[in-house]
Amino acid sequence: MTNFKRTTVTSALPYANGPVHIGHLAGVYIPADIYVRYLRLKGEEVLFIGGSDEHGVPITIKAKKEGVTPQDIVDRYHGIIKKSFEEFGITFDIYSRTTSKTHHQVASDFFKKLYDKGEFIEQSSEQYYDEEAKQFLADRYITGTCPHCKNEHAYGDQCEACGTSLSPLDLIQPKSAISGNTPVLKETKHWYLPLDKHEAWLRKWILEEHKEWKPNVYGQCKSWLDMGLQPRAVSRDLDWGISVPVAGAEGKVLYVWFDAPIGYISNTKELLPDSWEKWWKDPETRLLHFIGKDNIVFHCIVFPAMLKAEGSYILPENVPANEFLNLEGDKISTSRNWAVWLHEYLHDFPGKQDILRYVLTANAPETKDNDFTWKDFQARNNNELVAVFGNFVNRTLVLTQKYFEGKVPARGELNDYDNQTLSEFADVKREVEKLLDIFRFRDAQKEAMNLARIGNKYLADTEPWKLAKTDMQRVATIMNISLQITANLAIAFEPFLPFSAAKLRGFINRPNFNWSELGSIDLLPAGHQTNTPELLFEKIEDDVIEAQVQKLLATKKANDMENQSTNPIRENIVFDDFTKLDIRVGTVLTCEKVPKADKLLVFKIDDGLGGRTIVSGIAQHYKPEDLIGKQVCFIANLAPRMLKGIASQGMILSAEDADGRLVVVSPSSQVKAGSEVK
Ligand code: B3M
Ligand code: ZN
Repeated sequence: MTNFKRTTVTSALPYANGPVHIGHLAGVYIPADIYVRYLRLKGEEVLFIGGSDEHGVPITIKAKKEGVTPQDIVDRYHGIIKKSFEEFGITFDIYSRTTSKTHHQVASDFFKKLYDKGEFIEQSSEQYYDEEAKQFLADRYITGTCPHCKNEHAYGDQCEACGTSLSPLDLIQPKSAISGNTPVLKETKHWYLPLDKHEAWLRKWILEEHKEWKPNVYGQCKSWLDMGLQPRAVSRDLDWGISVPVAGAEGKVLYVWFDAPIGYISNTKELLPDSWEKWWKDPETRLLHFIGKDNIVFHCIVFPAMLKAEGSYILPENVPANEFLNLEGDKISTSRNWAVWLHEYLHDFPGKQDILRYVLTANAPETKDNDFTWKDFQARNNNELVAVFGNFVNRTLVLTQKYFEGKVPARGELNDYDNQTLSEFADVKREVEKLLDIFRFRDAQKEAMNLARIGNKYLADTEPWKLAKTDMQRVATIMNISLQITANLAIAFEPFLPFSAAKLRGFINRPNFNWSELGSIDLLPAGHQTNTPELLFEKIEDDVIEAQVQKLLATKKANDMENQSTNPIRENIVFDDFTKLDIRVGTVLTCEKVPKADKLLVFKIDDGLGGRTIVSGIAQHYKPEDLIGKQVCFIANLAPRMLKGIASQGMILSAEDADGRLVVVSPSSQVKAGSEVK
């Protein structure tokens, strides 16, 4: 293994088309921040790069919907996201954005270099074009009927009703989302990165030389490589992004997944214009990408191929990607508002960043998808942070105030129990390090918590408050040991709970520590003055949790109502099934309420064949007189049924409107009574 001199840590650049939620924090930013804090505490040279991803089609769609520019959208969300990260103590060395001037230059130069080296292939293909809007349509800008489930609102890349991945050419009756017109196919030229040509070295580099990558990451790479790599387009026909810097590429921009990872490099350059290269080009630099599982292929295959093609860059040493965090059993979803948004959390729990950091690490989706629940959040706070960590620290510091005026007492001779306790945490440093070094943050935090458990048990077992009347020498020893454990907690928790660790350092009056001091029992010399403590953590009551649960239930209810109005499409039928239905248009001749039935109306319908009677359950939605003379559609060959003593000869068709009212289906202009609906 190479001995690295420094580490460049990147964390995925979130799309600036919405705020960030607990899934982002748990999957990417907290683990990255823990790791970076740990390296800094060890005195290592490390750089932590973040930023917003501000290009791509979803941003342009959101802008169109709101009638603002894409720049307005990214300005708004970049600000919100950056603030959330600051508030949660994510200590980026720089948090910039891909609309920056530096990034446009760096990404453009990167493309140009690959272009000049002949690393791309050029290929023309037919793509949908909107003649009215005069532009090619990104996959998301084309809607149409899904060939699999017949959902009429499928997108050019995916049908959200049945989940099938689509290509725009699969859609039946495609429509442009911009003008609503039917798009035409038109030839367009794009540049492709021939990943197939990179496959051999990628196989060797990942599958043989990086067997230590997390199994979820390694496994995903292996299945991509085993399927065989294809050339990937690195440009798009779009008016938002970085222009393709070659002649004849008017109206074309770099594909967002081409420019976004280069953003890591641009942001480094923006921060360190003169010394950025050593963080990206020196083989003694270790490059790490923290990401979520949906970004694995881009960071393990596509970006490395780009870096290799460029020729002067190092490749990532590891990509510790996480799986997904769910919320109360359901996938987190921005469009369904099924999320705990960071800015909302801070509004409801001001100053309680560390509780969320703690819970999200304790439940981190490191090896499989995991679930966040408010009950668990409460339990971990009350039973672990308050009852173990906070309780131990508070008792230690309060007793020190009480018996020794806050001064660290000298310890006397240690008994067996003292020695046993000390030996239990002697190797906490090694244990935590071992886990952090392989990105197992949950277990590392558990080890740190263990230290608090050891302390808590020590105090409970030795009961210094009882000995105070008889043996102050013994009390001094117990408090000295407890204070040393407290100081150790301030070090061990610094990467995980930075706000609480800082508070704790304030209580024990030590402005800073170095990681190498962890495990020592001489952190606070006898006579050292400590401060009067406050509570480190506070209990969270049931009603507070209940309010959060209710908030989610309200979201769920709203979503369910929306879903009800668009039921999933039923099973396919063949054409012959359809022709069995005889649907006709008729004119309402008379319409009256059915006595003693508050839902029913009885109709006389001119059906072009001498007339018929139909009973329909829409009395709550119409005044009978309003329907007279109207044309309606009805099923003419439904077997007659007796309703309240009246023989109903058919069924009138209606649909539900947004308020749940039934509206009769009527032809858009007058037709002959008895016309067939086909
Ligand atoms: N913006 C996708 C995402 O937020 C993308 C990551 C870019 S990292 C270079 O999941
Ligand atoms: Zn479908």
